[in-house]
Amino acid sequence: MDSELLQRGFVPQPLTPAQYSELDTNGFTILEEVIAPDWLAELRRAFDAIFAREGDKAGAEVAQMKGVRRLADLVNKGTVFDAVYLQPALLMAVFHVLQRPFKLHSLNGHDPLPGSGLQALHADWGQPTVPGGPYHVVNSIWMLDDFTQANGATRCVPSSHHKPGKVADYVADPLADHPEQVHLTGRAGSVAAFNGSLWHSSYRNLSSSPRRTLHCAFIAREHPQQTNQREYLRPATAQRLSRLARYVLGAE
Ligand SMILES: O=C(O)CCC(=O)C(=O)O
Repeated sequence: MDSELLQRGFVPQPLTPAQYSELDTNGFTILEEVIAPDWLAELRRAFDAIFAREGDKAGAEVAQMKGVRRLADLVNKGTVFDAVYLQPALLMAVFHVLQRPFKLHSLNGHDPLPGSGLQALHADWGQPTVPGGPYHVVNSIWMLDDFTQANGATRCVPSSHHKPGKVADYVADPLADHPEQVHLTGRAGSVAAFNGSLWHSSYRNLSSSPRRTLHCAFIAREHPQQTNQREYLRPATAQRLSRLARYVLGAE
């Protein structure tokens, strides 16, 4: 583990050997019961309130998507998000994949509306030239609602983080179903952690219910962030951050 994290008070919470092995082999693992019921209710409330407040500007700091309620820069949009990017099991998963110091890449929200949400299969970072790394990004899907195939649970292609080259080298139509794809399903309160080189995408929500998620992504410390925290950090957020949080945000 990054000694600076430990020095700033991070308490390691190791995953099981099976979870580390899933990260290595399949490129993802599901962490269950990460979000306690009260926190989950607050996160859902905050998601909906921010979207209602921001309207057609919601998500604009990073990317908007037709048919999807997107949010961005959640670090600065409520204390309810403070524990998301410090979740100990998730940080263990991130270090396991990256094997070097990292920082938050961005903290965003994503809710495909009924009938919408299908994305092209993509990776958040290109493949390593040598299978096995080094890798550069780890992303996570915070399930604020039950994630089912019917409501558009994220799809991914297991082990695709080992394939050299780009998705387009293998896949003619990235919107089409892939024969090996699986869905990251789980009960609300679970978090799926995955290697950013894994092929994945949001999927069409065929239900009439929301499928709210937070994307909490981390990047190796030497790279620029998707949301530059030094630029975006609001004084109210800066004031309440612990030394550990400032380091994980890359805010100093
Ligand atoms: O929310 C999801 O299912 C994944 C979304 C995603 O991969 C993206 O927005 O790039």
